[in-house]
Amino acid sequence: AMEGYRGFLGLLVSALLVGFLSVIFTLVWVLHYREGLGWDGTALEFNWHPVLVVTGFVFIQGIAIIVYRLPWTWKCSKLLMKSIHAGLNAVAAILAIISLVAVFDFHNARNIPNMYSLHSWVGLTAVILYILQLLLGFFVFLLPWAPLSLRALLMPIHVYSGLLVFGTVIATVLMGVTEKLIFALKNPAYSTFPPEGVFTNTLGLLILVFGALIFWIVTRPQWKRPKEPSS
Ligand code: ASC
Repeated sequence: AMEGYRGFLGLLVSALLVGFLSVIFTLVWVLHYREGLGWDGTALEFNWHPVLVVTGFVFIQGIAIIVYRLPWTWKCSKLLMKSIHAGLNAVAAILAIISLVAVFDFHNARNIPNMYSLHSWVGLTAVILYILQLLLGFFVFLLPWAPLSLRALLMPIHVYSGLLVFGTVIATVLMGVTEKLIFALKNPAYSTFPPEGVFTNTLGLLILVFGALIFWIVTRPQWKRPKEPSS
């Protein structure tokens, strides 16, 4: 049991480090390589999009997925842990929505068309599914009214949908990063390995590794929270 715990802690610390580094890399990208941050209809406003997505939709969502796995919380009430899981996911949803407002606002201010790219189709789908998942979780699993039979029926779907959306978000981020680098890196071009291209490719890899670590942690049966009788 002690060894399993060590293995868990090692992977948890790795995931937290890689996730935190992803957020830092995103900030360095927009503040150092790009124009910085602002809310004025220019590229500064667009730049909130990657910052809020990586912070909320990737990092915070990733943590929300594994909160039930933290062994020192197994003595906490299930309701408290559900509230933390729901609360983190709600924060992530709000940041994701603000990140979309930043893009649409920037596009409209600059007469750039909306919703033509695969990144935008898959990304908007992920945000809509995430909000539906949040509402489903809130009404079925957090509020006390739903019968156990309905919870048992929907739990596998909730787990599957949550991981599907998390994976889809990461795929969407990789498409968005690629798209932005191809748009933005003209002189010198992306194809000539400029520092911003190499740095931001590295950010994409960090996000992929973060997703891989979260996916591993959450799919180890031995690290699941012990189930209370009839819950
Ligand atoms: C819940 C909860 C669980 C599941 C279970 C259905 O609300 O806390 O562990 O649903 O009751 O499988």
